[in-house]
Amino acid sequence: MTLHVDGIIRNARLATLQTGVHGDDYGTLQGCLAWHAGKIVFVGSEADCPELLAGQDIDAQQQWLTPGLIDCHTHLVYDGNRASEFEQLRQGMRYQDIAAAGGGINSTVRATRAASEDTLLRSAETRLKCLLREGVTTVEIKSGYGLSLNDELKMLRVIRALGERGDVHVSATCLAAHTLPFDFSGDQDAYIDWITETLLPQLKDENLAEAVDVFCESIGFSAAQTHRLFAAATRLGLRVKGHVEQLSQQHGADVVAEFGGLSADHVEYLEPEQCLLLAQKDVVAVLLPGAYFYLNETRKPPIQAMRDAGVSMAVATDLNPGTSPLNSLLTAANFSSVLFGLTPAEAWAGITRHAAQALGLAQCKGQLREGFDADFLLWSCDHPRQIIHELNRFKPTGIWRLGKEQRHD
Ligand code: DI6
Ligand code: FE
Repeated sequence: MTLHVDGIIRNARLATLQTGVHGDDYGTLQGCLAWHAGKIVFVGSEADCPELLAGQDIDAQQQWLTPGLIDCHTHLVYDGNRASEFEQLRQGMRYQDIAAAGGGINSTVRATRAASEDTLLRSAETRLKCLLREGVTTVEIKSGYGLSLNDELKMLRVIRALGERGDVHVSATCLAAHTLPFDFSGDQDAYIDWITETLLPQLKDENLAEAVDVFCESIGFSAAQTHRLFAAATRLGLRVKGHVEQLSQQHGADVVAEFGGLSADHVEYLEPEQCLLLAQKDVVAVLLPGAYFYLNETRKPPIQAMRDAGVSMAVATDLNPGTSPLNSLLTAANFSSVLFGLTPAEAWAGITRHAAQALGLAQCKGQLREGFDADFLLWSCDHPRQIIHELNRFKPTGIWRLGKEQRHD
């Protein structure tokens, strides 16, 4: 019986990023991939492929086929820029001191509050297109530069509009607990109360976010405040994740694990016993080497301890105006290897399979697998490891999202 499908790509080398079913760390196989109605319907050898009648029948000519890339941690909606602080950092000022002097996040809060939804959308689109051209088909975008009801909702509506473009899947996260806003009475506990009692119920009513995030840090919020925030988010049916152990040990990772959170992000100061906690609760560690690089940090995440404990490691840009103005997920993947020591195969898992898990999308994205979303890329290279190795050289020769070919000029 002939199977009618929307498309098939034949004569390809596939890096499926499936685990345990094909010969190597990339889940490599020689063969073809077919898709229909936005889903992958066949992945395997030509010999095993059923007889198909395909709308699109593409000869890959031995190019590599990979899953679409997933950037699972960005702050790409904001206005203004922080290049002046970049100079201060280069002159030896610490990020913490700039923030304490009223700069840092609050500097971007002022600019973002002054910007219209349309201005925010247009500037965000310029940054998003840099990621799409590299083959990003799923992106997580956080609020966190509004820090008032109208401005946080404004940011989250812009994030929703970016998801309505149709060429990328957007996961929206509320990061109102980014810092204490400069105009909020100086009482951090009262601000957390406002988030839990006023903001979260409103954004839940408007279905504006799937997850809640926090900056759990000496210059951010405490583990106890994080616990109160996560308890309220969980009661509302929202998932949780956290910026934790970035600049110091605050035990934020312990709170993420306690609530069965999606991910613990940054984790430079994670301790071995916390690695075991994350592994036990299937919490993904999201590595953000762009911030480590820009802040000239010296403390690296405990990669080997996370390997030993079985923690899934994802890699993301942390694209934000202050600590990581990095508009390239492939550069973040290269940095995760060069600066943190991931193998190219681990970096590939970090921008596909593990990044999907960090967004609660492990059952539908991040692998070339039957039943998964038809998000895939064609690459003209000798091996996917080259794409991690050579900075700013490779772009996909073909990008499909939900089985529809994308053009990002
Ligand atoms: N950690 C970071 O590195 C960013 N946010 C956070 O919680 C910094 C964001 C900024 O400086 O604008
Ligand atoms: Fe971040």
